[in-house]
Amino acid sequence: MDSTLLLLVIVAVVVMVGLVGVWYATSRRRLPQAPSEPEVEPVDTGGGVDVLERPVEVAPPEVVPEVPAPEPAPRPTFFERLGKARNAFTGYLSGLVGLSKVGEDEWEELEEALIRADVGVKTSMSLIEDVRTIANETGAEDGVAVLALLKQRMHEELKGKDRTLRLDDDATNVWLFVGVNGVGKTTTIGKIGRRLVDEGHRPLMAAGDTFRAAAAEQLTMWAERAGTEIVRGNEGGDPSSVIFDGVQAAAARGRDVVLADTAGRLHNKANLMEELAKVRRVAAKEPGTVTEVLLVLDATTGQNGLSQAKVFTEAVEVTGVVLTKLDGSAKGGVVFAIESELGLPVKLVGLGEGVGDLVDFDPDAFVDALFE
Ligand SMILES: Nc1nc2c(ncn2[C@@H]2O[C@H](COP(=O)(O)OP(=O)(O)O)[C@@H](O)[C@H]2O)c(=O)[nH]1
Ligand SMILES: [Mg+2]
Repeated sequence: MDSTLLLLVIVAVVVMVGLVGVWYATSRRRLPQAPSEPEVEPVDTGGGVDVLERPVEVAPPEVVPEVPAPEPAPRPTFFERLGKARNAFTGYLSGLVGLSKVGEDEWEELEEALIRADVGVKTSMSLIEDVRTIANETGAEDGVAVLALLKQRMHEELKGKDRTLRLDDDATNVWLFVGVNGVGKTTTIGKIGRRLVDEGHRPLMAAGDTFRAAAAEQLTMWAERAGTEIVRGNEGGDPSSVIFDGVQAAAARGRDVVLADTAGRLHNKANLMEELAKVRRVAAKEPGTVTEVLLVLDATTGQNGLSQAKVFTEAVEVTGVVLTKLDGSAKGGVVFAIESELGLPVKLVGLGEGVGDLVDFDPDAFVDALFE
């Protein structure tokens, strides 16, 4: 009995050892195959850059009156979207309306109101000084007359700037978008891409922010909404080479403008300047013509954004400003500080997160919206 049991135990042990041995041998054999091909989608073109084909033009429906052609994205007005800036600005000004004579204290408070609205100290002082001079000369004394003079002076301050976006005929235009992280560069490229398509242009996007894979993903989503092509590189790749490949692809495919995204996060100022200068140089290589370098600024950061802006203007020759998030900002006055202190025209304004929420900066509509 005992010996039978012993025999059974021995047999069981032998069988188990055998099974373990077989399992070990087969798993060893599989090991060398483990580091097979990486599960990364292959990218084409010499520079390791992936060109995604997107339909650029949607053919209009053929004489089917019931189905209207796709409308261009609707645009908001300054008045609709500047509620916050207007409240901040007119909060104090409305107190002036009932005054029969604007005295020393009121002039000072008026200046402070402009500074609070982020017009900037220097610009606020010079605006108020001018308005006081005109008020003295014309004998304007009461609150309503002084406010009318201030409004007129603010209109004048923004007049006469060239705010056109340059697009040369028969050229592969490159528009570079620069600015710190989170200001709205990628979103702006998406919106302007759609607008250019609406206007009959053939833009192509270049995902030059290669720091994060998510940045290229985000731009790809915007390219789909805008109906444009996009050229993107590998994460951590050289931004200049992505933009270079974008220009080559645009020229080869008859696109008239490359909308080039860039990274806003760089380790230090020297690094940023070097990187941007290189991007600018490479973008201008045959057949590319850099026709706009747009500095994107976030209106909610007000004066703080200005010091950042100066770093960018030192690194590249900026041709204009895109002021984003004016819809959510009480600091609309920063437009004046940008134009007078940076000496740059505000060309485009972001009035929301939707694809249609980017408009040309209309200085008259802007000033009117602040006062209404
Ligand atoms: N309200 C509002 N939000 C905006 C506007 N422009 C951009 N944003 C938002 O700002 C955030 C950062 O934008 P993004 O384009 O990623 O900034 P980037 O890092 O400079 O590329 C996103 O959540 C955008 O939706 C604008 O004009 N108005
Ligand atoms: Mg971005």
